[in-house]
Amino acid sequence: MKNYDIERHVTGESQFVDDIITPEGLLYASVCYSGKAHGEILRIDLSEAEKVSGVKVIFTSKDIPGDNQIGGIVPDEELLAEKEVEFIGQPVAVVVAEDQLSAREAARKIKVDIKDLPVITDPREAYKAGQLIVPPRTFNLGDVDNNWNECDYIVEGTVESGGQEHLYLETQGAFAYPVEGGGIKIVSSTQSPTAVQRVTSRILNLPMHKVEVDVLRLGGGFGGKEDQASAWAAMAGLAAFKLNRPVKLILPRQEDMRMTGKRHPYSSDFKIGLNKEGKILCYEATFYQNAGAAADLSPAILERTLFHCTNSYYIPNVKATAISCKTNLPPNTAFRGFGGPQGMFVIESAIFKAAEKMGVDPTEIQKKNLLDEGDEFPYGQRTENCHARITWQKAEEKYSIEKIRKEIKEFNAKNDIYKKGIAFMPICFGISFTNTSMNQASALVHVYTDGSISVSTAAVEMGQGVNEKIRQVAAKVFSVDIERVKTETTNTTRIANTSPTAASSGADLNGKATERACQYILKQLKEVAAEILEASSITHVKIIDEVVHLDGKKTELRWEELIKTAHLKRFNLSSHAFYATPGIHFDREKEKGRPFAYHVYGTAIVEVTVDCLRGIYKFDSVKVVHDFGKSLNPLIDKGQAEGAIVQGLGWMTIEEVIYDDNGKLLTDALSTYKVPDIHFTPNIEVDFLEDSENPWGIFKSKAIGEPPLMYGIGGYFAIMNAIKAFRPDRQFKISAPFTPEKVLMNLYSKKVEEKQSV
Ligand code: MTE
Ligand code: LUZ
Ligand code: MOS
Repeated sequence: MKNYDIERHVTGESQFVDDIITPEGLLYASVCYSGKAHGEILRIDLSEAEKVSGVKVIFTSKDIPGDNQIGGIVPDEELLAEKEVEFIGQPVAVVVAEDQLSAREAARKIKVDIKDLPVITDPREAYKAGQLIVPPRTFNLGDVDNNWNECDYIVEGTVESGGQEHLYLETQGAFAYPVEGGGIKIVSSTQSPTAVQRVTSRILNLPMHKVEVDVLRLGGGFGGKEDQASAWAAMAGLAAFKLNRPVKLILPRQEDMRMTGKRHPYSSDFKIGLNKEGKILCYEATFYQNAGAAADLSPAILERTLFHCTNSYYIPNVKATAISCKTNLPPNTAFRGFGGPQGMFVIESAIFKAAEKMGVDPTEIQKKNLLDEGDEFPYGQRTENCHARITWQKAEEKYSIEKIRKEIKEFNAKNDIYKKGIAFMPICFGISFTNTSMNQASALVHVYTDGSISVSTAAVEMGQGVNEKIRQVAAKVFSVDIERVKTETTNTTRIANTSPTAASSGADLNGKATERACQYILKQLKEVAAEILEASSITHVKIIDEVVHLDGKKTELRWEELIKTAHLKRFNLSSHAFYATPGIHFDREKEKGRPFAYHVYGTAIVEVTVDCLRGIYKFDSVKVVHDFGKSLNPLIDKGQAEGAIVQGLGWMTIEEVIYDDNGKLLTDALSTYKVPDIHFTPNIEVDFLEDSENPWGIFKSKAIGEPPLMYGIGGYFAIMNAIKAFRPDRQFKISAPFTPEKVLMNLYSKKVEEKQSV
């Protein structure tokens, strides 16, 4: 099974928003944004900008016919700033011109006079100043406060983790054009066509049925287009609506980097308590999330941090508090893992520091505390078909861990400057949107009279191969050649009220809806076949490889003939079906429930070589045993695992988002923001856990999009272990990303890390 988009990408045939053949009279839009991180808008001077030739109109907040509000969870974000700006990069005006260069030139010539207000970029400072996005939340299990005295070892510390730029290859953008009757059609690079539709209808004060959104594919999203594609679409929509002309708005890379939010940086405190045997008895954590200037998806991301704060470990007494802090940075947003990685990094850090204190290898503590069947998570759900231990064991066996350890020991004994480090990283990731209501999807399937099949769903293709998986589902239910099946664009007129393609559940939710729609048509077809073959009931009839079988025997009746006859006999060859994940619920008062349909497990072994003279490093390998369930498409799934691992390693090591104290992004180009490339990429081996069938997934598979990203966390601790081999006398502060500069400073700076308290 290949991913049919691959050939089109390689030949350049694949279309993205900027490739669409545009109609005559196209105008181009460009955005003018705030150069200050916090202030009062005194005046917007358009005079110089309006003189640029080719400029048609410049829109500001007062030109918005509807509600100037784009907030998804909390209504706290204006499309165009009215009185106050709260981050550098906040849109203030939209220039529309006959050509792109004029639009961009004019946008730069707009003068926005801003009276400075205090700028806060640090989440703990924001917390102290009382700037919260939503009230803090706490998850509790057992009784932490009364069990510290049971612990033989108690370790406290702080952990920092940084932001991450999505760096989708296709930047944010949209193309909008007016349609008859005062409506708007928008082609958008979004993971959430319905979000774009909702926001645009609100901005334009139009009913949702007058805003049609169409998505062919994305040049990557990674969460960055779950919520943050809407603004640009609404701006293009606004211009198209007001001017009655087609309008295209594509962000140049640097503007995209400056204006859009990233993965949330977190600053966290932990306290962990263990007994002599290394069993974790108590864990307390407080997470300060740097939300940026508006809520965006921060409350949902904060929630997932709490859900994953104990990763794949069972800890009987847990108290975890998460605080979403409002700062003067671009609103941070969804990024593969959605707060989960930030939570998991802290427990892994706590274990690492506890191991240091106890003088044992962290893997001993990790292994001892892995989840078992029936164990309770801090949110009340219990494990079912728990694969935490088995993936760990298989990883140890398959990759001959004792041999690796021996080789590393020998290498480190022989080499003074180069040191190797290794770390295990187990993962446990919950599958379902934590907001239960979002776990729904629908599909619309047509079988045409020539036997070809068209499938529409809410799934958005962004490189993760969901379209191919949907095709597989339809081909499998009908038992026809996959070439007969085409997935259509994701369009709000065909599939309404969609959840974003996110939370790794695109294939599950839309696949299940597709399965149901196909099953309805299949039943129609079987009735037709039973009629033709004079069978007493449809139970005698089966389609196998495009041939109708009667009581297990081949007949002359083939797919195309069957479809033609079904049409002539006036059977329905179209179906719309709906799927909502059963059995999930969550009570936000009690903070308990069963939020996830199931969990994804796996274990990675990460190896690195650090040059302890220069601070640079190279990851040698990442060896994984991963629970894919019964993989629907091993090639796609393996690709997803590999991509996510590299992205996770990047987050932990070389990708560094830096804002200065004035809230200005310093890493706003690829010359200053380094991402993994092919030379960075280690040898990755991904082993599929055998005999795993997932009753909750599509055709017994498991979701794959996000979970493997968290294997990258192992990269951080592999480096830690390598530099500890070089400087066994030192303790190192935990602060990701572990850039080569930071490694070097850690190795040679005079300032020794404050001793961990006991
Ligand atoms: N893979 C590619 N190539 N491009 C992407 O943008 N996004 C990731 C993951 N894999 C992404 C990707 C994220 S954040 C999610 S949530 C899932 O894909 C979404 O798709 P799925 O639900 O179909 O797995
Ligand atoms: N988006 C969302 C997500 O709205 N809810 C989630 O739980 C989620 N999880 C992962 C990624 N995106
Ligand atoms: Mo992915 S962060 O759920 O878009």
